[in-house]
Amino acid sequence: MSDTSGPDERSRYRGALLGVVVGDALGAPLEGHAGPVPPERVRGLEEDHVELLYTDDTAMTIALAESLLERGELDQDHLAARFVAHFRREPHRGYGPGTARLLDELAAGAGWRPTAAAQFGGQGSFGNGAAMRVAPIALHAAGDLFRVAALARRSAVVTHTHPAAVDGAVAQATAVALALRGPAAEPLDGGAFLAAVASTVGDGEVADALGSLIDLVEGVEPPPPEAVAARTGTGVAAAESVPAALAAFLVRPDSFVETVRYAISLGGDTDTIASMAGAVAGARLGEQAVPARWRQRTEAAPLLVELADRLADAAGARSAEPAG
Ligand code: R7I
Ligand code: MG
Ligand code: MG
Repeated sequence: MSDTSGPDERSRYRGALLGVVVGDALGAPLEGHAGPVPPERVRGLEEDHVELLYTDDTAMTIALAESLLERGELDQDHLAARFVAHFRREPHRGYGPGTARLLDELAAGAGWRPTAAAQFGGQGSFGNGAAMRVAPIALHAAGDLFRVAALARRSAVVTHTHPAAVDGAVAQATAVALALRGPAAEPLDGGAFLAAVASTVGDGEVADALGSLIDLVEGVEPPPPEAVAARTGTGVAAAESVPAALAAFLVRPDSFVETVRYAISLGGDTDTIASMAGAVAGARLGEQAVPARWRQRTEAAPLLVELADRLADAAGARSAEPAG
């Protein structure tokens, strides 16, 4: 008899947050690479022996997970304070310039709401900073996609108010939540997955970019990274890097290693694309899919596992409560 359910829930929770940190840390040395990365450069990163250090993507993910666990819900004021605490302790984790400026202002006493809205001349940041950190929302509310989307939106606007940044966060959170509950032993329908993710975001750049990927991910052969990169772009804009990350997952949905390799090979914002793709792949395939060698070399991997376990315990405890 074959088991069609795939990895258990706790393993998927761990896989999601291990995916965040491993993708971030493995992709970080190539962040900003102009154009697709040759396979030998990606292999070089994998075969090195140095410790892999995480960046702002993981630091902000840790802050969000801690806030959800401490408050038992999404408390935007508390979340802003956790972001500031991490930033003040370690300002050199590679934060985006707008986010660094914003966190400096919050540290000096400004309120997050007007400060985030005033970013970039009053249109708010369209960077991927809200999407890259959002995985814990999916773990917190996985069973309820509507709630995942609503909480992702609220978590985003603490720093990023541009509609594309918010949509990027909603799309990434929804993708992780869908991957957490999908049966990993069954083939993934990439087109249906993209359509489900796109249906949670408003009309706009992110929905358009997701829609533009359908023929690529439904093809018989995986498209070359150049084709995906040309279609989505690979920059720090959420509307580029979130669809790029989902493409990396959907091109190789049954291998965590191949998803992360593919994500890095796209070039551009490699830490963030690999981190977001890794989170989705880890959520689908579980912690067993993350190579021990990568995990052992990655800074703070045990902390991400601990946070995943605590989020799993909290979600399990909530779902066991009597209704009403
Ligand atoms: O979004 P954010 O936190 O950056 C995250 C990225 C990831 O790649 C991390 O790994 C880290 O390296 O940084 O930071 P922001 O500064 O809000 O946005 C990133 C960049 O996008 C900005 O510095 C700008 O270059 C650009 N950008 C904008 N440019 C013009 N107008 C974002 N929003 C705007 C805008 O509205
Ligand atoms: Mg980073
Ligand atoms: Mg980055």
